[in-house]
Amino acid sequence: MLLTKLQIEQHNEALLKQHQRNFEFVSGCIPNADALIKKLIDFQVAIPSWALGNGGTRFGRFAGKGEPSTLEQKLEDVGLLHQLNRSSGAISLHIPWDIPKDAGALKQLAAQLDLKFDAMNSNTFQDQPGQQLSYKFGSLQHVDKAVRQQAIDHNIEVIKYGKELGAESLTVWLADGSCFPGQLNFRKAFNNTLDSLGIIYDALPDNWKMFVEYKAYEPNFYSTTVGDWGQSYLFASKLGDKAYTLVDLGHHLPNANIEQIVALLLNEKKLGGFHFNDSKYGDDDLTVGSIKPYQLFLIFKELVEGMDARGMDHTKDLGWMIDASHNVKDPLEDLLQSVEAIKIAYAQALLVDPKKLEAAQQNNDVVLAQELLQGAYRTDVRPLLAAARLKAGAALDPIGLYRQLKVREQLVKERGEHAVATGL
Ligand code: LRH
Ligand code: MN
Ligand code: MN
Repeated sequence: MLLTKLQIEQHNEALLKQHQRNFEFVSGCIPNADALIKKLIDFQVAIPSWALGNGGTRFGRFAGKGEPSTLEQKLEDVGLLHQLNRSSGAISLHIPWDIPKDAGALKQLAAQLDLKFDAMNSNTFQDQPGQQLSYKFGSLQHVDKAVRQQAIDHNIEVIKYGKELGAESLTVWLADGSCFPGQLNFRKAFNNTLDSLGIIYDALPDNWKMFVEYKAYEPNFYSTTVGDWGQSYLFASKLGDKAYTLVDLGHHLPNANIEQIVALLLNEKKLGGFHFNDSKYGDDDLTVGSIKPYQLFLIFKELVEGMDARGMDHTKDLGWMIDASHNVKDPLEDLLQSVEAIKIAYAQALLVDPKKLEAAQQNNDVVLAQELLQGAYRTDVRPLLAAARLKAGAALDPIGLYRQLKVREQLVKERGEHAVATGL
């Protein structure tokens, strides 16, 4: 289901006066609102295909209604989100959940919806029906060379699909590790993984990046072979210039200082991209900004400062992806909230005056440094985001319009109550 231009215009018309009042108030308080709005319009966040259905836990999955059951329908859902906010112009696929049967037709559909294919994700953390060898004891780290080869071949196949679709990066997340002391030789597991990743790396086209995603624990509960940013950084450094670390916000031990990790990876030219989500306890995969919005702002403050210091392009030099999926919300509404939260944090980070902050740091003026950060964080930037949406042809209130048009009800009519998405 797609929206018409008229539906969006009528919705905006009705909200315009209120929006203008809100906008005048904020834009009067900040310098160069126009430049900031331009940056907001350009900033796009990729939607993971697996977040379009309700996610589950190991205790169960409560499917939503009218979920997209084909890859085409997944593209349509992201296309709809992009119409509503003009900020989600890309989709990230997971193989084998999203095997493209007709790449040409998919590319055409994506172009119609104004979508790009972001990072391709491989999956060696589940056994697939008919698969010859099991990943029960790992994939790229496995003690058996034949299992490693099967996992390598899968990753190379994922690159092939990505090439057909015009993607330019591969994200490798491994569940590899061990559940009990003594189960694994850490050095051998690391070296096997490095050798396997090296073969996959060699199959990457020149213009591609490899993102090595780390995660502290789960599904393994004693050791994980790519368990933290240090291990990911080691792999990425040894692999070469096309390999980078990917930071998933939910993949750290409690209280990790993620903004510091981000700053240092950026400094070392090894930060590749993000999986945005939020959590209170572990890899909860909750809506971005729903639990720790100040942390998200601090991360973006490091990103803006670090990227500007290195002359990087905010829109394309890092991979911006969401990785969230849970049981209780309409996934499309949830994704609209996540994109909004990311852009709020980005806008607030753009408000930090780098010169004033540097001077405060030089003078050890701790109070002023904190005031500068919190002044930016406490600014209500939502009217700036709305202004960017209005200018880009999106809806002033994306969730409001989604509900007003009863989009979910329409999707249920089109796809049926029990249409279930492939994925987590
Ligand atoms: C692992 C992870 C990884 C997977 C996705 C489905 O927890 O974050 O990125 O590919 O979930
Ligand atoms: Mn992830
Ligand atoms: Mn995760």
